[in-house]
Order: sequence, then C-alpha cells, then structure tokens
Amino acid sequence: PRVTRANWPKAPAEPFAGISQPLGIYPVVDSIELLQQLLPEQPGCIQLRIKLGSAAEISAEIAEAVALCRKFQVRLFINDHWQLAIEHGAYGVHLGQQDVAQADLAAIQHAGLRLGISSHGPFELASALQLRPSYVALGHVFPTQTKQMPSQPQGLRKLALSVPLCDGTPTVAIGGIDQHSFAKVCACKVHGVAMVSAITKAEQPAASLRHFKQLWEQHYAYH
Ligand code: TZP
Ligand code: MG
Repeated sequence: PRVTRANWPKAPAEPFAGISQPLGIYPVVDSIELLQQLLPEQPGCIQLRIKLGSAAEISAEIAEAVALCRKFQVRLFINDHWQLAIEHGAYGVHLGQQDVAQADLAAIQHAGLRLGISSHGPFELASALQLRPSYVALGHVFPTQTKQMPSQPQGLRKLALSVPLCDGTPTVAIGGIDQHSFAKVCACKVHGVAMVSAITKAEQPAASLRHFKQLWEQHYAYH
C-alpha cells in the first residue's frame, strides 16, 4: 500500500540516529563479490540491496556484509530487510515508502540504526521527512534501467528544489546518475550520490568508484 494520510506512521518524538559525515559516493550493490571489490576504495557508505534468495541465504549474506563493512569501516545500509539489519548490527536500513508503512520503525530507532527513506516527489518527500529519518533519497533523477519506476524522472530542477525543503536532513540523489550528469547532481547540493549501474556495470567497478570519489571531492568542496 502507498503511504496515505490514513496509514501515515506517527512521527517519532526523537529523530532517527544522525549521520555526521556526508554520505558521499553511495554504491548500491546486490552481492558480496561487489562489496569485496568496492570496500577497499572506501566509499562514503554502501547499500546491500538483495532481492533474491531464501531467508537463510539473505541472512547469511547480511551477516557477511556487516562483518566486511566493519573491517573496512564503511557504513552499511541494508535495503528492505530491517529485522536482519538489526539482528546483525548494520549501520542503517534503507526503506521505500511501502516498506516504511509495514516496518517497525520504533524497533529500528531503538536499536540505534540509521534510517534512509526513498521519495519520488513532493508528497513522498513530505511523508518521509515527517518520520525524521537519518537521510532521504531523492529520485529517480534520470531515467534508469535498474528498476521499474512507476513515476517519471524528477530531473535536476526538482532535485535542486527538494534539497532545501529537507531543512538539514541529509539528502541522497539516485537514479540514472553517471559520469556525465555527476557534476550537475552535485551542484544541487545533495549530501550523497547513490549509483547502481555507473559503478557495478563498469568494466572495473573499483576504478569507477575511485573516479567518482575524486569527482565528489572536487564538487563537494563547493557546497
Ligand atoms: N531507486 C530509485 S532509482 C534506483 C533505485 C534503486 C535505481 C538506480 O540505479 P541506477 O543504475 O544508478 O540508475
Ligand atoms: Mg524496498
């Protein structure tokens, strides 16, 4: 179900745990192999987004991801599987709007995990902010091949307008971002840039990440 006024979760009295350093380059990956390739490059944070596998397989993957990210001291967000994220001690959880309506947000908050929430337009952004999350994802900025999107791309103008509406809540841009659009996305003053294909489908994912990290250092300096 979509988040509506009727099932809108109650805003927590306390915000979710904060994020002190900017999220920076935020690769979203679907395997341990990719984590192992990317972690030595020290991304600002990373998300494990697994959509396939048995419950036991997913649990084992999350446990391994948590251990690896601890070793490299990279902040790990788990997509969807918030119970397993709590159980295995991930840094945070990333949820879509529909997931949020079904998750036990108080449990995530009490466990001290950060919460990132997706948004695809002003209404979803408002409902996400109402939950006082650790960050909001703004997307999809451009057309993407990675995920079927029911909505239209928001474009750079809406991205730029959304960031100040977040009033200090960190923002992450996502959707179709690549080396050609990267600087323009940074100019919207987002706190992080999430990418799937530009990194994971590159011939050398680690080299691609290294390149984006360098670009981020250049552009983020102007924030
Ligand atoms: N949520 C909004 S767009 C997207 C997700 C998971 C996919 C982004 O992938 P890509 O390859 O960076 O366009
Ligand atoms: Mg989800």
